[in-house]
Amino acid sequence: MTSASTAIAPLSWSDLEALTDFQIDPINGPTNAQSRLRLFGHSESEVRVTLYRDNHAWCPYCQKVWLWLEEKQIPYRIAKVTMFCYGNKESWYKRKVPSGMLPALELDGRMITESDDILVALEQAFGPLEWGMTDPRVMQLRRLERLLFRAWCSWLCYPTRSEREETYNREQFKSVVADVEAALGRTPGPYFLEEFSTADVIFTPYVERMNASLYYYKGYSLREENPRFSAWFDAMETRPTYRGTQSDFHTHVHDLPPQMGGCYENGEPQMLKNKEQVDFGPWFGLPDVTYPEPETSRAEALQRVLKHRKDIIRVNPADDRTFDEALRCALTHLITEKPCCPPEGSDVGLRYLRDRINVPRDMSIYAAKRLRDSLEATAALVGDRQPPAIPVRHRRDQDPANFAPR
Ligand SMILES: N[C@@H](CCC(=O)N[C@@H](CS)C(=O)NCC(=O)O)C(=O)O
Repeated sequence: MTSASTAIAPLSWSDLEALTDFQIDPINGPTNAQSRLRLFGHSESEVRVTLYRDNHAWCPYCQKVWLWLEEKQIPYRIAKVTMFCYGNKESWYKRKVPSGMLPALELDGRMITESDDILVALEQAFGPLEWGMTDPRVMQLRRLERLLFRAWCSWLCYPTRSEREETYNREQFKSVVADVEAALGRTPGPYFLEEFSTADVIFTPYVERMNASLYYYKGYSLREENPRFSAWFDAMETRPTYRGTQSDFHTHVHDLPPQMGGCYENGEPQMLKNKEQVDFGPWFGLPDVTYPEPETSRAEALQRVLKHRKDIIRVNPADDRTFDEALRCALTHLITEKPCCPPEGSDVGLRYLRDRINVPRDMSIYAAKRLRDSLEATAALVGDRQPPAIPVRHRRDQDPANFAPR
């Protein structure tokens, strides 16, 4: 508990606005989830591509195409669509793609679905990302990626009836991981082939989700327990393109269950420890990121909250006046690093928001860690109550309609 003499008063909204000048150029600047148009220095008339992707910047197949376009610096537009588990699918999209599936890509007016077909079509139009989708070595790695994916699903997404079954699933997964480690070891650098290529793009989305989910639901740290995977993740994190698409453990572990039809904990001591840290912090030090924190992380978090503050306050279960003040207290802590006492009873509302920061949809990974940390530290000044558990069958609590431009 903090003594009243060290706690400071919450800053006003206008004070807070004066404290951040965080800005990126969404069109020509670094990869980010908020852009609707990417030009990479080209003119808008050169745009031949529209990527239809999920609002939540979560869909793994969309991430694959997104990363490819960013790496190749192809000018493109982005149209965002709601995934079923978050809300209602837009009718304009169902007219274009009746199944509602994402991603889809419009290339010179032609609609293409299926992420692999999309990459093949993009390669035909703009050339491969080093090695193409049908290159024999890439084909072999694509098959390995699917084997890893299936072993991951078998371990994570089915309840086990015995310890033996759990051990069997774990060992099956680890044996495919050993094959992936061997594949990574076949070239001198950290990537799957001699240079960063399509093969790395193909592995990225699910390996990121495996790292998060196995840490949380199984107590297994893919990134830390496998030296070549570890070097691969570190190399990926040197790329601004990957950093812009990268999510954090908290986002992944709570977005996966409705998408995968369930994720099953094994209840082992390490798992319980990992789960506690992902849910309640500290979020710094988790193996979801290792590159150094940028100096702008606090300013970024503040800017992103200020942009959406009215909707954030409106959807919060706490009453608007109380939460307005509580949120200003957390943001005051974020910027000054000094405790700022929120109104009595605001702990649940602050933790509700802590649980709904989505990376990279809302902000980048370090900005999110800073914000979660300040929301938790501020909530802890007035109580230890937790909000209701995050739903596992759907995520309509995150319906993007609540944040639609008005
Ligand atoms: N095989 C497809 C799979 C695409 C897929 O499963 N997309 C999911 C999202 S990850 C989807 O659009 N589901 C419908 C929805 O959630 O609205 C591909 O590679 O593009």
